[in-house]
Amino acid sequence: MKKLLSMVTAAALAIPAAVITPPAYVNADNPAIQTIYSTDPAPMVYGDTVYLYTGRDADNSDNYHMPDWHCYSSQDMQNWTDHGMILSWDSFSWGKQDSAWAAQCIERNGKFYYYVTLENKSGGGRGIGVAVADSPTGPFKDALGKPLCGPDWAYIDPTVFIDDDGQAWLMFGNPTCYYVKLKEDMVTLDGEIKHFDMNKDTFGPSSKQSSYGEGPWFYKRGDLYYLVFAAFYGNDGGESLGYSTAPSPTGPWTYRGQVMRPHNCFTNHPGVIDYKGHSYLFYHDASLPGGGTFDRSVCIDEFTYGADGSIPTISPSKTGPKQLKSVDPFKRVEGETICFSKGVKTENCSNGGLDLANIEDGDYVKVSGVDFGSGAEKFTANIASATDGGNIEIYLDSLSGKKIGTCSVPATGGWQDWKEVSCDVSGASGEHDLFFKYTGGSGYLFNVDWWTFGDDEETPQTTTSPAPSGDSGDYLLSCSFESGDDGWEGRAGASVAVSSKASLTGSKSLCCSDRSSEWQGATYKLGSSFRAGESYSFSANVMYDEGSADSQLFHFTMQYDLDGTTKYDKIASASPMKGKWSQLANPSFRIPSGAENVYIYVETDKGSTSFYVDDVKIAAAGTEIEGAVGGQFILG
Ligand code: FUB
Repeated sequence: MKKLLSMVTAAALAIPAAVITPPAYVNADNPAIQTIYSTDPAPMVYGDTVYLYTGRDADNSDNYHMPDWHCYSSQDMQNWTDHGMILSWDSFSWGKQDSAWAAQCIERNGKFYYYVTLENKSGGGRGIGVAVADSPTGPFKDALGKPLCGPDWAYIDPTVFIDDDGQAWLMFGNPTCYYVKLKEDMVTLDGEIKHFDMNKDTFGPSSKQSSYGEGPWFYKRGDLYYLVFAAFYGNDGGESLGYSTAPSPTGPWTYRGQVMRPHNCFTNHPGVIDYKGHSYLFYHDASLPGGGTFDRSVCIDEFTYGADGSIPTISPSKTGPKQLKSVDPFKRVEGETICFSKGVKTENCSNGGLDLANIEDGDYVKVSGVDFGSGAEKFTANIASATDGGNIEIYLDSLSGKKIGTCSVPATGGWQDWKEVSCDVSGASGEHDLFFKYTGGSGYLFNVDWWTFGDDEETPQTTTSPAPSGDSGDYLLSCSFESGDDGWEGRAGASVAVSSKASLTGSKSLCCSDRSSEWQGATYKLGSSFRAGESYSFSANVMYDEGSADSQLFHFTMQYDLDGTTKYDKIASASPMKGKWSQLANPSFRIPSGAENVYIYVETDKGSTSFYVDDVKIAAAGTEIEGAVGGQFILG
């Protein structure tokens, strides 16, 4: 039997956007994304980082016109780095134009599975599709060429979870919540699609079967399973959020209460995570200027569970969550790393990643919680301008706060013709919110790839072509792990932590643990100054001191995206003796032309032993970088 549009979806489509009036513009840190209208947040903690996956409402929409899905990442919960559009309705041969509704991504065995809602273009309703990638930021590809579930008008809003016993569960649906097991490959159903018993005791009171509407978010905390969902309780003008808990994934569910009251937008959609000891609710509202029921924006607020596992009723805040760690301005920061912005957009950058674009006179970007320590004296930015450029005015704490400098940006001949510009700054020390205000003539002024501060006249540390000078210290990258992880992360679920147990030089190194597969190692994303098509000298040092003394082959590998595929090339390999440091080095290794999203990482050819990494350095091609001796050395 042909299914009708569900009551909630029908109601959502019928409600005029004007019924709910968004609040006046405020300079706050919610909504978290300002460069697009973002929807249906799906956060994922992977390694040290929170990845935020969102849908997108087309500008000035009068309905749910949703062209694509986007990804952002943060390690501090205030500043989000934009990874751009990572998947679109037309990546699915069966998808109808602009029907890219809610989605969620999960990692399993080093691969990333993105479950999405799309309307089937040849009829029958919506369906759940699945796309797969080798990195959290894509590129994602339709894994099946057809819906995994559906088509069926009730099949929307997938949520996915892998239980402690390894069983993966997929749940979805409006206005009934369906569930099905997934096989280990994550793209095959394991059994029949069933649905929960929907009533007021299981999913809350309503004049309908239950208050459950759509947008389920399924997870486990301790021994308790949670389903947080978009809810209708009655004549309350829009969706609330509610939640139920259960002792098993299949129930029996007990309705526990309201998580958020209707706000300023007809729909809402939850995403819940724990990260670095804090709990966060992601949701969407209509609070960006020009926003409304069909131009929504993702927001984030922190909350605390009750001792009985209860979720409080959370009020949307203007400030968002507390920042977890400060930004180091002496490292390169991407232009598209933003706490709050006005007017600007992002676009693909020829140096890899994105850049900040569409900058006009009076636009600005706020970066929250920047720690200048004892002071900064120079500012450098990589910029491009096809017009006459303009100025970057730099303020502390607010747009009317202390002005610490103005950097003049010249014409460079093209929107992707990059040039470093520098200016002196004064009065920046300690921790501040940083405001970049862009000024100039009419039209678009310039683009920003990255920026950094220096602490003396010799800066910037962003020099892109150091002289090859052996161990003199002129490195493009030098990670000694003496004062932190230097931006390294666990790869594919492995953990990394600074360790004092072993070191090649200094007193610390990076320990990589929690490995169950050879490709789980320690990884670092190369910044945009490392140019595709150019060669560099690479060196890393490794040591293991546990497990069997059988020879272990270590690989220093480069991962990159090229022509829509993720590729892996060995830079160097070595077999150290147990307990002895060994160098993995290659004095001239070329980053392939066209490579994007370039990572370096250390892995082993087998086994799951923890290992240590120290003194990872990159210099100009031809530089001989000193390192440990030992092991059987194999160039990549
Ligand atoms: O964004 C389109 C739809 O609106 C989602 O799939 C629902 O959860 C609601 O947010």
